[in-house]
Amino acid sequence: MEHFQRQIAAFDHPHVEAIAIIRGHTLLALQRFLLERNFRQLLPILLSPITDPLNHAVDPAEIQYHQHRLKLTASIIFHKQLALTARGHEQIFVVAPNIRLEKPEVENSPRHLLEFSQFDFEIRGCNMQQAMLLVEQMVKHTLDEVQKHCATQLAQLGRHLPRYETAFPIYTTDELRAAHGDDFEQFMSEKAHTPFFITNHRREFYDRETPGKRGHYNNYDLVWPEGYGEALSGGEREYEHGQILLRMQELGMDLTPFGNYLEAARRGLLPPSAGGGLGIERLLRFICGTRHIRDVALFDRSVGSNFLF
Ligand code: ASN
Repeated sequence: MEHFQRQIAAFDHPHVEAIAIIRGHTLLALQRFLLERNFRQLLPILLSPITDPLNHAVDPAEIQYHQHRLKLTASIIFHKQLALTARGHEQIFVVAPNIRLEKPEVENSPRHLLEFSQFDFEIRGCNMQQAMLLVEQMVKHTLDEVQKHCATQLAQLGRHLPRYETAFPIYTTDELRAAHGDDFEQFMSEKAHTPFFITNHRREFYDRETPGKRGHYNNYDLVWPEGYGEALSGGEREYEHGQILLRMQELGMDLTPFGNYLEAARRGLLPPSAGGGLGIERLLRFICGTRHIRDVALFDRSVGSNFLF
């Protein structure tokens, strides 16, 4: 009953409406930015034999449907790669729900959700630098649009949204780890006054290893300043069958569910591409200046959620 009362009170909070208005303008700005650049918009899918293996351990989210073992989408990465092979789909984006059943270790994290939405894009024949430039322009555009259309709501939330005139700085994981230790991302995020990129992360097999430079990767994260942490991750993709196999084997992955994906790669169907995905609730948390990510959504899906509704 106490949870019930708290939910009713939360729905009635004056900030709820301000955040909803900001949410609408944020999504409009992101989508318009890419539609005006000739991107095609996909609708999400939630069931597939494969999904993103992720770089961290989560509980499995799978269901049995007749003879099919299906995973719930953790990220739409593989369907982005495959969608690029469709006619007229050289540049795509999707607002996609992602299910990640996080371990209790992050129960108190103010920036993890069990289900969240990702603004995911992918571009055929694109390299990492071009993708990062697009991300920077898209983020600046979105913040400007929100500032323009939601000044009243931002003021109501007590949020002064900064305007970034200069280029977002680019660091590598190596230099930051050497200077600040393993927790470099949070350390830098707290110190920073503008969003910044960090390149070269050792993570999932699909992010492209730098050709000729084993153990280096053509991938990147965007990190919010003011301690808000990771905003987006992206990279160039592996697309060659042999290299994909090598990377999967290195990570000790079970290749069985990936049969059709590997067959697509073996036939040379996967194009070289780059892309990334922006966490929408994390973006809203940053824009609205809220303490906890659950505060930007109506229905609580934080790791410690009691799933009232
Ligand atoms: N969406 C990310 C990407 O495009 C992948 C992820 O969410 N893990 O690289």
